[in-house]
Amino acid sequence: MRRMHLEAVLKSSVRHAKPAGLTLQYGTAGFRTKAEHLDHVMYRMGLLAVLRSKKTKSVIGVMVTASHNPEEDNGVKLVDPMGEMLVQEWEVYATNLANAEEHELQTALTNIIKEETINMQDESCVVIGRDTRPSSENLSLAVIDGVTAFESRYQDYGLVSTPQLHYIVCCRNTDGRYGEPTVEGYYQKLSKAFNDLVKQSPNSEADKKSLSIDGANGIGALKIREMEQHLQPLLSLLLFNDGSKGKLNHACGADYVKVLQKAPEGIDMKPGERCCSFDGDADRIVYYYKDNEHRFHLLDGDKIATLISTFIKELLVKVDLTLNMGVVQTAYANGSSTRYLEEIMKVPVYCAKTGVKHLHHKAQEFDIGVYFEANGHGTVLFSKRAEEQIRQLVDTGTSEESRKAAQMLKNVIDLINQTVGDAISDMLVIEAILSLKGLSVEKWDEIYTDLPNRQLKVKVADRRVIETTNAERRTIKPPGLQENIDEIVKKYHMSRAFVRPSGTEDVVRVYAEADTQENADALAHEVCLAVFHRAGGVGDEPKPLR
Ligand code: 16G
Ligand code: ZN
Repeated sequence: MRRMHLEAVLKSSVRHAKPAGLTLQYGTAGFRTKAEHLDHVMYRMGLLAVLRSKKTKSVIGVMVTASHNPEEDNGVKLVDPMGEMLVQEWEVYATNLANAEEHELQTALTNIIKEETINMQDESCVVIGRDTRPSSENLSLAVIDGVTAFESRYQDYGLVSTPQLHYIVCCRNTDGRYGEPTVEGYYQKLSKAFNDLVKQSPNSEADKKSLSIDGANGIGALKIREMEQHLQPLLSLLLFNDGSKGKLNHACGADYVKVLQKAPEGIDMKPGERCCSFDGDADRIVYYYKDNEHRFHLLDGDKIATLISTFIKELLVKVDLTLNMGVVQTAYANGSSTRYLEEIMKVPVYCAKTGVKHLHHKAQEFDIGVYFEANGHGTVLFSKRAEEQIRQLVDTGTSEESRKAAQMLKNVIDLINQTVGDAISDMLVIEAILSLKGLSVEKWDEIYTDLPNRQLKVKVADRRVIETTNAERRTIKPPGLQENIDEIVKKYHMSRAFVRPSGTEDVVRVYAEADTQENADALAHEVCLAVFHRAGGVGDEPKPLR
């Protein structure tokens, strides 16, 4: 490292000093904790982004957000050149850098530079985005301080959704082939693809019911307001929890709706009307509705994956292309969805570990890889080969029908955010499919019936005592736990359960499904007890749900 650089870095670091002794881990999706503990992490992630940019000779993104966490939290994720999450090999650099005491900072940096043979004379550029949390602006300024301490170029995109920043990074590194690297460019690209798709719908006049959106009082609400005008008159939106009064993610948002399996506060639901919730940084979406008896029905990531993969598969038959398609889920996928996809749809299904990077990675193995977590994070990846073949068929398809189907696939490619799951983009894909197929939300829901399920958490002294295998579906440590779970599961019908240490919270998560809600609840509770006793539970023993 050049002396000049080093002096500037150390000098600025004083303004972002690390509280001695504090250690944090680069978790499933970056650092995440109380906002007041993050200033030094932000500064250092600014530094790391510059190093990553020099190393990859590409623009790197830094997003300040804690997604669905409470408003008081914050976090940071790095975005790699093609818009993917930071490669896993660099997560350890991130952790080391974040945890180096002030006097160790220089060594921590020099180590990365040596290890990766980074030429500090190389150009670099970092793009920065942030969510609507009160702490985000200052934290993003800390990132910028880090970036400028290394005398790097940067561009601050201000308030953007996480997927918008991923999109921008990808555009910047592909000479605009993916789109214009601006938020406006994002709206243009998506709305054009959406409008082109929906215009082909025989039903565009039929279902004029509007879509109600719960914006989780976050960035998604802001961005939907900006985008709305581009979508009229084909889609009319009613926005709730737009941030004007409620608190971010408080009793609303995709995570709340999915985990509690109930409607968010602050939304006006009429029977049969489509509703959806974004999470705090708009990279997740779930749908739901109330039936005539006012019963709540959730359409989660699994239902979304099924809808999208069915639609794509039908189009592939029409264009007569032999592209392989696979669906990637996690252990949380409802058993009914997996069965439906495999047995009825005849689509190969794979299970990956929780966390977008694991699903994304697996999905890249297919010509068309659909991945969704049950919690509503997901997208579709098209290989280069698939994209080329589809684009070609738009003109050269042998029949009117195949050219039309190719055109629709092309629109889907443009509409879906292939860099990462994106609530806005996914919402538009879903709305387009429902319109093209003339499907009501109830009919979509009827594709298969979810097995009743329950998610709970258990506090233990050290969640690292639990180790899992087989994409988190079984535990190998502590001894005896898995055998215990197996015995409990056997007592229930159509049952399945697994436990895993959370990657974002200091708890062990428990998932259970069974033939009835009562049984799913009882099974989840029994498994919680097993975890509590075998993995060092703290506090009171878990209580039954009812
Ligand atoms: C993060 C992940 C999400 C995952 C969740 C699991 C990304 C962008 N986000 O939010 O995919 O489902 O963590 O949380 O990767 P948990 O480990 O606390 O259950
Ligand atoms: Zn999120």
